[in-house]
Formats: sequence, C-alpha cells, structure tokens
Amino acid sequence: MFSQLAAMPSSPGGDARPVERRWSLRWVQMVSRLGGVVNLIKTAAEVASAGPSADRLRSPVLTGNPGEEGMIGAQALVRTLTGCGVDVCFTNPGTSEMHVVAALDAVPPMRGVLCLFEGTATGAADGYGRMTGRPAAALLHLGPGLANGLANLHNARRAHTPLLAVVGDHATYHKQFDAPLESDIDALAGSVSAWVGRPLRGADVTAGAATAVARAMAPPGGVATLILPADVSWSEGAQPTPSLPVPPLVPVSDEKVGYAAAALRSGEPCVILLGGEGMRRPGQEAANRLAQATGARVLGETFPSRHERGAGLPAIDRLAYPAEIAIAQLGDVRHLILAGARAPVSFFAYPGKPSCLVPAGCQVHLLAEARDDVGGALAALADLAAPDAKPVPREEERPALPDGELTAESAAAVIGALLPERAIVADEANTSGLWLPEATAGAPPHDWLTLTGGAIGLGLPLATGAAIASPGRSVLALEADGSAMYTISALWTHAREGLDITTVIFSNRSYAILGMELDRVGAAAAGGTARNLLDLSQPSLDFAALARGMGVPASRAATAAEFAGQLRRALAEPGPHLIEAIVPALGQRPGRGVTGPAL
Ligand SMILES: Cc1ncc(C[n+]2csc(CCOP(=O)(O)OP(=O)(O)O)c2C)c(N)n1
Ligand SMILES: [Mg+2]
Repeated sequence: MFSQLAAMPSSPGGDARPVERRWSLRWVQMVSRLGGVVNLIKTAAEVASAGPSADRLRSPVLTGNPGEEGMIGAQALVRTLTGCGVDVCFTNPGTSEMHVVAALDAVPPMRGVLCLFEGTATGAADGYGRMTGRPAAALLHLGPGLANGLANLHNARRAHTPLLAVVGDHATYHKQFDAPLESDIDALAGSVSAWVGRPLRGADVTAGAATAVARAMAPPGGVATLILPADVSWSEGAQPTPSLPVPPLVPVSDEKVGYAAAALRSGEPCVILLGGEGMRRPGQEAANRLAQATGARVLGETFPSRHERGAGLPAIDRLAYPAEIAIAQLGDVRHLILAGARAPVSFFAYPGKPSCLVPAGCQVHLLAEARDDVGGALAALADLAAPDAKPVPREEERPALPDGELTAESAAAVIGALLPERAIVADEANTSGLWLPEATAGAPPHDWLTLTGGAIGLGLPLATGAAIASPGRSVLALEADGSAMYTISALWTHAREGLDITTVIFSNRSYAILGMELDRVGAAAAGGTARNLLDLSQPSLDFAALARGMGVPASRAATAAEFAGQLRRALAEPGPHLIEAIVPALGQRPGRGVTGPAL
C-alpha cells in the first residue's frame, strides 16, 4: 500500500517532506476525521453493551466534560503527559498507536525511544523511573504488545517504580467484531498495575492521563495503565489537563517508632531490615547510627530497587538469595524491625524447608512499609534511640587488579577495581554475580539496581532507561548470558541512542542456577536430557558478533588481564560497548568453596 501512495504526485503547495510521509500523514488524517465522526455517534453506553467484547471493558470508563475543538486526543494526551513531567516514551507501537506516534512530532519535549521488543520498552521505563522517581511512558500495542512487556512490568511492580503503560486498543466500535488482535487487555494490565483506566472519548483522555501519572507516583509508586482506544486518540475536541497532586509519603506514627525503640533497647538481638527507600543514603545512615548505639545489625532486602552504596556510605550487606544463607544471616535474632522491607520469605518453596525465613521466637516490628516515609521513620527512630551516634562511612577500598584466568571471581575484582564514581550498575549477573557485592563495596559511591521481581531479561533494558535518565553517568550492565538473550535487542537501542552503557556478558554458557536448583528442589536424579535443557554451549552464543550486528563495539575476554584492559577502554570511551567475559559456570569447578548462587 505504501509503495502505491509513494507513486502519487506531490502536492501543489511544494511541501518539502518526502512524498511517502506526506501521503501517509494525509491518509492518517483522513482516517482520523472519519473516526472522529464515528466516535461521536458511539457512546460509552453503546460500547458497554456491544456484545461479547463488552465484558472485556472492566477498567473504569473515564468520562468528563467535552473539550473544545482543535486538538485530537493523542496530541492532548502527549501535551498532558509532558505537563505532568512525563517526557520520555519508550515505544514499540502498532497501527492503533499511530496517532500517538504522530503526536510526538507535535509535542517536541517528549523524547520517543524506539525499542525492538516490548520487554525492552517496559524494562527501560523501569530503569528510568528508578533513577528519576518520575514515570516514563511505555507505549505498547494492544494485548499482545502488553503481554510481551509484562515480565518487566512485573519487575517494575516489585520495585515500586512509577511507570505509565499506554496500551493502544482497537477503536471502541471495532471491538465487537473480535478482530485478530482483540484480547483481554484489562486482565493482562490488572495483573501488574496499581491503576487501569480506559477513556472512551477524546475529551476524556487527558483526565485519564493525568490521573494515571498521579496514580503511578502515589506512594509507594507503581504501574498505571492507560488503555487508549484508537478512535479516542484520533477524536477531536480534547484539551490538555494539568497535573494532579500526588499524595505524600505516609508519615509513621510516634507509636510505631516507640515500639521499635523499645525493641532496640531490650538487650535482645535485633536486626533492622531495610528495603525500598530505606536503601537510599538517608535511611542507611539512620540505620547505621542505630547499629552504633544499640548493637543492632542492619541488613538490606535481597533485591532492592535502588541501593546507594560504596565509599562514603555505611556498609550494608543484603539478605542472601539462598534460604539457607539467609537463615544463617538472621541467626538468633529476637526482634526484626522492618523499614521499607517485607518480612523475608524463601524465593521458592523447597521440600522440607521453611517458606518463612523469620526465625522461630522472633518478633517482627513493622516500622515502615513501602508507602510510608521510611527515611523519616528511621531518622526519628535514630533521634530517639541513638541521639548522639554518627553514621560511620565505609572507606574507599578497591581490590587489586587480578591476573591469571578469568572467572566470575576475578571478573568481580576487575569491576571493583575500575568501577567509576557515580556509576549505575544494572545487575543481572545471576550466579556470576556472587563476588560482586564484596568486590565493589568500597568502590566510589554508585547505585546498584537489581532484579526485583526475579523475572529475567531485565538487565539490558534497565540499563537503557537508567542511562537515558542519568546523562553524564556511566552505566554498567552486568549480565548473565541466558538472561541477556531475552532482551538482547536492547543493545540496538543502546547504539541508536548513543548511550554510555558498558555491558559485560558473563558467558558461562549455561543456565547455571537452574543446574543448582535441580539439586535443591530434590530433582537430583535428573539425567542427561534434563541437564541438556540447561546447557547453552551447543551452539555457543557469540555475543561480540551479536553486539556488533546491532551497532555496539564489542570484544571478548578470556583472561583477567584482557578483561581489565577491555573494561578500562570501554569505560573511558563514551557510547555503548560490550565485553563478552568467558567464565566457567558456578558449580562446575569443584573446590572453590561456593555456598550458593546470587540470584
Ligand atoms: C521470565 C523468566 N523466565 C524464566 C525464568 C527461570 N530462570 C531463572 S534463572 C534462569 C536461567 C538463568 O541463566 P543465566 O541468565 O545464564 O544465569 P546463570 O544461572 O548462568 O548465572 C531461568 C531460565 C525466570 N526467572 N524468569
Ligand atoms: Mg548463564
């Protein structure tokens, strides 16, 4: 169709735009006008009674005052979003989102970032939201596009990231025909969203958008999904809506602070478990004061959204992923004080092992949950129970650059030795990340972003969003090979946007953690077929070639010295780079004293 349009004569006005673009825009405008007429005829009530599809419209139908002539829904939507502080849109659009795409030209402050898979768009929006505290938009195509992006929306939900998913849908009057892309968007969106809304008229779209942004940012932060019917986005008569107030963090009562203080003064073993906002500098410093004054131990949740750490901050270990190690870390604790974290549970159930990791006889004190003012609660507690204590910052201390063979352990030492100040680490190194926390703990201050929801395929997109959110900061994606393949196309976005991201692929050529989990769940009798399903070596993936094929300069390191040289160069040079670090899989090298994986 587009080749026919391109052959049409140019307009007499001498428009300088390429002929294909002029005609495709006219075509879009023509369809738009037609759609506007149809939309005026159809009312929300008609749609809601339109047969089999009607029960799919479960999200609140948004209505408001009709707007004035002049702006179509999509343009007013984008203007509303930029007015609400949403100015980056990670997108993988389709036909039903074309008006929103076209509106990006009309509203220049909105930066559109093309992602070649929806999981990259949603993971990037997660990285952006974690670093800015503001939502980015992820523009997705109907139910299937949303479904492709769902795993990373799940991770974002677990991270309490403010994120706006805009999901295009069929025109309201078209849904009754059950066209091929028709599906239950509401059901999909509901599984990850704090709020789902569906405007049914152009005039209502911006009220929906402003509400969505406010709901995404409402403490503790979450995914808000705006389902946007195509005719709503092309209808005229929409007006931008100003931003809505965002509710503040919930203050923590003196009573809760008092209970926690009493526990700390009890003389019995106490652990303060930090999570969410508690993993930022103010919360850690207050907790460290409490540790100085009362002898309580401080731990961080296993998979924090954003952990500020390094020299100049208090040293805080995270609760380990393997339940056995977490239980040992908690030891004989009698009082567990939760500050932004949930009571610890085992990641999975294992036959004969407990799901709840709180030791028997331990009292749990909920000082602050995620939506509360966690930092404020910890500061109030420190002022009460540790008024004279000062936080003790960790000194800068880096490992020596190692020599010899490249392993996950020596690679961690290289990373610890070279990590730049204010770096942002997107950590999906999985089993190869076991040595990273210790090797980087004394590096200059940096942010550490983790796989909050355990759904792999987050690291490369997370780095994308973090880099766009934080120009001038070095981003390091530490990525296991199996996980990298889920969203490998993020590398193309790294190259296209010229992002300063160094990706390290820990190429252990296996799903190493699952090899261990086979044993841990008691399926140890698994034979060659089962083990083969966890093997990535035949054929082995050539990550350097994959990266080059997407425009990212790449190299491969097989020794510690090679890795150090390549990492130093990649970090010094702006723009994206990839280093494929060939490392043995954890567990394949007997005698290394490994107690468990880091995922
Ligand atoms: C979305 C999703 N699919 C599947 C899994 C199950 N899973 C957990 S770890 C893993 C393989 C990890 O392999 P890799 O990323 O290479 O890390 P390694 O274990 O080798 O360190 C899989 C498939 C998951 N956690 N999330
Ligand atoms: Mg692997």
